[in-house]
Amino acid sequence: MNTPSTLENFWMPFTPNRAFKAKPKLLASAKDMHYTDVDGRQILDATSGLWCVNAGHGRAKITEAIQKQAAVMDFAPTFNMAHPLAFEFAEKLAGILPGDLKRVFYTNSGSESADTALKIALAYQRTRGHASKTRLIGRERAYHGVGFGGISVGGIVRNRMYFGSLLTGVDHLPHTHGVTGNLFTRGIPEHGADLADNLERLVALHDASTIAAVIVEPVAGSTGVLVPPKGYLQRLRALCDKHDILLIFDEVITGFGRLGAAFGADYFGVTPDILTMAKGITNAAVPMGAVAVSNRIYDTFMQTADAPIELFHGYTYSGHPLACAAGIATLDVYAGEDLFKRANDMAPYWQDAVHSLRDAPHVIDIRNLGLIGGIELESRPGAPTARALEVFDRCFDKGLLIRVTGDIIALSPPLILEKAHIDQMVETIRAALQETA
Ligand code: PXG
Ligand code: PLP
Repeated sequence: MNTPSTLENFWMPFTPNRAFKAKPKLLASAKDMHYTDVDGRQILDATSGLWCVNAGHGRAKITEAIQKQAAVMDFAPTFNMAHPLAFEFAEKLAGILPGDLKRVFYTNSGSESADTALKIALAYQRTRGHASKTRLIGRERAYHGVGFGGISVGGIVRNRMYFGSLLTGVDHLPHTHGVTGNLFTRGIPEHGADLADNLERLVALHDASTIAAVIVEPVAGSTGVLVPPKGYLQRLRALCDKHDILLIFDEVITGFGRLGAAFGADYFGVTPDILTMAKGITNAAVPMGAVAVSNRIYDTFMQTADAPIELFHGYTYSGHPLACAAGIATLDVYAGEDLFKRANDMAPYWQDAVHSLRDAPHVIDIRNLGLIGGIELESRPGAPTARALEVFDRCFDKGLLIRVTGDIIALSPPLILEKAHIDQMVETIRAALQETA
């Protein structure tokens, strides 16, 4: 197969480059639930790529839509002109978005979506005459991508500490992990809704007149599957309403069926004012992200902006034709196969399977929701992450792709998976754990 002549020139993202280049893992093709590597080995995908290929790999409808669009029109600007697909896709998204989140701003990634959402929140407060509301509230152990806005409200120390002083005027809520009584919870944990009340403390400290928005992931994915305690998001919503603060849900992972509903907002019955998307929006076939805002926010800009351009923001590739074509085809696949419901139907089997690893070696906690699973391992003394990385390598050698973050295994399979795939995932992970010291 096609192996590159050198690995030296590509500086790989979020990767120990030196270790990878010593023992590379190279994927060559993908179809449905499987990758094939350059040696022709089949690898079952328990991570939907990186939480993004929700409908499974190589879906013909999506491929054909991209091919067709590439041949018709490669690119069209969306600054001062546009193309029909951008409007068609926005209308389709509005059709599945919750509440009155019906206005869609396009980006190219989750990171751009997070930064766009924060900028819209700030500009909205100023536009409606609350210019002192400039503070942004994030949360510990949050991931909102790698832009300066996203890392400022994010809560991962290594993603922040190398990059200077970040945005000013940012504060953080505590994360919701590790509350007594929540270990090995199936689904939504019982304890910890009161952690949302820390927003009251931040309001008492800074005053609501200085706070623009709170941003949270409905379920924190990248930092190890942190499921919000029962009632937590409802309480956060109520406090934001009470203090006239915008609530932003970062649904880059929880969107498009991951929890067995279109969005986390639907699953939890809590509607934010702004909602970010990426990943599953195009089944990852073309990079794309988007930010949905409430009609109220959009109308405020349209009615009271102080310049003809209502929002001074946008990307060259906002609403790229290939991405819009892929997105429309992706929503058709989700709807045509009822994949969000399928995920919901499979979730109980998934939950039982993931929790069956409770007695496997090194396992100290297991968490799940929808088609997400988190298996936390005890760290090796003095060598955090080493054990999980070995399990990752062993699984890969056994033909299973998992994701590890710290010493936590994070699983997020395509929504098309069958019970036999779930069984294979769990048995492979069990064997890898048994072989790992
Ligand atoms: N917000 C959230 C909630 C995310 O999970 C982003 C923003 C950034 O998206 P982009 O498209 O800029 O990467 C993400 C991305 C992992 C993993 O293994 C998670 C993400 C990306 C890469 C790896 O947990 N989430
Ligand atoms: N840098 C330069 C010099 C540019 O001209 C542009 C866009 O015109 C950008 C960055 C931003 O690129 P993008 O719109 O793809 O985010």
